[in-house]
Amino acid sequence: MAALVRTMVRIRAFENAAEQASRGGVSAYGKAADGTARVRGPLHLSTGQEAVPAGVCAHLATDDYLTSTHRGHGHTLAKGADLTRMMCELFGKATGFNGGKGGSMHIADFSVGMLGANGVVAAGLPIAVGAAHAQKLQGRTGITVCFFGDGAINRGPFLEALNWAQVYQLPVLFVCEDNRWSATTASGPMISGEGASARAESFGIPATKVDGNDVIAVHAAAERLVAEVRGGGARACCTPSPTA
Ligand SMILES: Cc1ncc(C[n+]2csc(CCOP(=O)(O)OP(=O)(O)O)c2C)c(N)n1
Repeated sequence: MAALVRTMVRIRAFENAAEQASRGGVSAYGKAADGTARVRGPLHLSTGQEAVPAGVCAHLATDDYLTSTHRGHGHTLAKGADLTRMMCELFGKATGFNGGKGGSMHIADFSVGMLGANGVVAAGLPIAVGAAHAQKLQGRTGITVCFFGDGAINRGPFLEALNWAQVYQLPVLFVCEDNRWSATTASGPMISGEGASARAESFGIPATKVDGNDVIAVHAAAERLVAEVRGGGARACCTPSPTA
């Protein structure tokens, strides 16, 4: 439990500091008019969603892969990426993960299996499936975890990725962080049917729903799901946050 709380606090502290540093607006050039440093480019925080990456990533090893979203700081830190290099990336510094060229939405740290945040909604899904296919073909022990938002499930790559993962029985865990919003648009009126879990099940992928605000419940569900994925075959997990 202490380790989960530590991860959540670490994520919140990082994002609070990044938000503080971007006060007055993010800057295209990394500096405000008065010359002070600024976060460079867009900054999407995951405040309130820390329980999901903390609970899921607690079960992952370095050789497991992870793909993320435009809201990827929590996933990246929970996977073990270096906090200082992440902050350097936000400030556009050469010492950042991408030499300061990528910024918040393109942070990647291959050394811990973090294959990248992604500014394109649903783009992480096919990348995760490709990574999981490589793991299977090469007979590696690692699995891939794919985080995405509920807004991603109306995009084509979501359907293509789940289909491919099930057809080839790939070691991938799809985790839908359902905060009930697609950024600024309420997701509910835009989603037909029963949502992420039902769509996964329609492909034959077993799906689990767990309260995304309850880190202990997420941790317990993920422990089982990760073990099942290691045993072979895809799984899906939807983490609705009732109070989002
Ligand atoms: C392909 C694509 N279309 C539109 C956008 C603009 N956009 C940015 S965030 C977002 C909503 C994402 O919703 P969700 O995945 O649920 O994540 P949330 O922001 O709610 O955490 C959209 C449509 C985009 N980045 N990529």
